[in-house]
Amino acid sequence: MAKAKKTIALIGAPIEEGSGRRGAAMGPAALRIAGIDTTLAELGHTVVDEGDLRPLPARDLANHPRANNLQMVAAFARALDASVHEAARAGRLPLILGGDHALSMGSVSGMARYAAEIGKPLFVLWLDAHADFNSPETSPSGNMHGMPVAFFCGEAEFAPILPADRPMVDPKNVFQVGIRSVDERERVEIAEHGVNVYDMRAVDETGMARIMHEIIDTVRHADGLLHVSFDVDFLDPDIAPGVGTTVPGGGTFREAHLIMEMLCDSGLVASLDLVELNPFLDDRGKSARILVELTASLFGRRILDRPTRSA
Ligand code: 5AB
Ligand code: MN
Ligand code: MN
Ligand code: MN
Repeated sequence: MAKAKKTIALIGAPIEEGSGRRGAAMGPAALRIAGIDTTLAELGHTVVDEGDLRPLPARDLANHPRANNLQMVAAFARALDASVHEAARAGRLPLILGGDHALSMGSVSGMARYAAEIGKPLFVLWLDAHADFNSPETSPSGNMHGMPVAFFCGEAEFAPILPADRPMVDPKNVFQVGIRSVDERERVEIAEHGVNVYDMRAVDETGMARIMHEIIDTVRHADGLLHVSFDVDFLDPDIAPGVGTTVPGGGTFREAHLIMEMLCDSGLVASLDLVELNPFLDDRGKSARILVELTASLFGRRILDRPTRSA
């Protein structure tokens, strides 16, 4: 089924301060070099490249011993909250070129504000090896790329990165797929808060097609907006080595490809993060290219046309 052509806003977020190492700040450049803009344009979409955000550190916040580089993480969260919200309101689909996963504090918050304004629930599909449900109190590393889900669900104490009265995401509207590395405290938190987790065992036992039907049906029946957050480490490190936190036993290209095609058919995706790409660790652009391929599938590239199947 041919899907409507969209106007897509590329928003570069060269943040690496949320992770424990350097390199993810080169992510937006690598995604552009791999042809993200021309690929989407060739599919018939209008692509508006907004360039890279370059916020100054948020000096109003005190440094926090258990939230590394809080000032820079907060700066990107604020900048993204504003630019993602503005793009969505203007009818442009925000596509965030990361950058480490701390940026999703801002992108998801911006979408949550937009969803609240138009009276729809926001759902989040979190494709990741990790649950990213730590807080400064629970994190074993202090790295804020492991904290965005707890942040936008409003389920943990954070410094005033964004206003405390901002719209939050209901943890029951968060679907995590591909999870295979969860910290002890995260294990308790995600269960307590009712996050929907399809870990790797669930993927193996149930199969990706059924999992995606379930998620898509839930969003459709709620008439919701869906934000997709794609962490490169969702994929197996053999096919996507360009990431700082590799975990073996990851998603295959075919599983990721199926996810993207089913999401495309659903027509429900309102915004997308591509995060954690570390070109310094990549193998001749391999991971950047895979991300562009998968994004193309999400936005309408297909092998053959087929009627959309319902669950
Ligand atoms: B990523 C860990 N749970 O909090 C932590 O790559 C890893 O955005 C976080 O998913 C990985 O430091 C963050 C051990
Ligand atoms: Mn992540
Ligand atoms: Mn991860
Ligand atoms: Mn809690």
